[in-house]
Amino acid sequence: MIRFYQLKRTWGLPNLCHSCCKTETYLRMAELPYEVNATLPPMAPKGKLPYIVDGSARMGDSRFIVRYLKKTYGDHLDQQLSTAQIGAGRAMQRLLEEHLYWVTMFTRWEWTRENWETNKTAIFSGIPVLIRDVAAYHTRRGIRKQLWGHGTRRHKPEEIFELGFEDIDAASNFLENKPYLLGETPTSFDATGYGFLVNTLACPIESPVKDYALTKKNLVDYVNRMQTRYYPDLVAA
Ligand SMILES: N[C@@H](CCC(=O)N[C@@H](CS)C(=O)NCC(=O)O)C(=O)O
Repeated sequence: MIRFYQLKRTWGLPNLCHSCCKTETYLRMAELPYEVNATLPPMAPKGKLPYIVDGSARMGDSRFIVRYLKKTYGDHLDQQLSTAQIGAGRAMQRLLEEHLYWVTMFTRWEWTRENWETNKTAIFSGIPVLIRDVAAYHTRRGIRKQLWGHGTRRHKPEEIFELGFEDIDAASNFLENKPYLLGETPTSFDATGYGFLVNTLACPIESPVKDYALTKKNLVDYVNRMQTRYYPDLVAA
């Protein structure tokens, strides 16, 4: 049985960690049996969640995990895709994972005191009181450094949101009126689509980017479609 490590469930989402949500969604899409363990990033092999343990294999990073799972257990989700479709799916995956992600991280860790309090409570509430604030302070400092290194935090909030709007437009225009990112049937790219979009438009972190995403009916319907199909145990987004 695959042991899957991620942050604890909260906010009525599979996970507030985008990549954890993506990976659990992939496990469900691929119909692989797994058990969930809640943990924190310092326990992970690369210091970031998620990670898995499967027999003697222990690995972090959702991209390598999905690649390993496909290789080890087969890949019935992406078999029919053309190379052009895989290229387009990969480009959308990178946009969501490597750009929109940082916009949402800015809203959670930096932008507005209320958002930070909501984020802090969700992540650190299980930690003993004495070390909770210290852990939150140090983690926040680390994430703010990452946001600076990536470049996002060097912009004004309104500039960051403009870039986020462009990502949302791109995702909405890419999806058009298809049920899934690449057509009529779900593919592994939808694990990313759901994991990152649900964490933008259906989490209790308020921002102009969330508000903008909620005006895109096809994205809202998509997130609900994925959630209904793969998380019948959770309420609708
Ligand atoms: N590329 C990684 C990203 C994972 C990631 O950024 N995880 C975050 C939680 S959403 C984390 O563990 N951050 C802790 C840190 O940066 O210290 C993946 O796809 O798994």
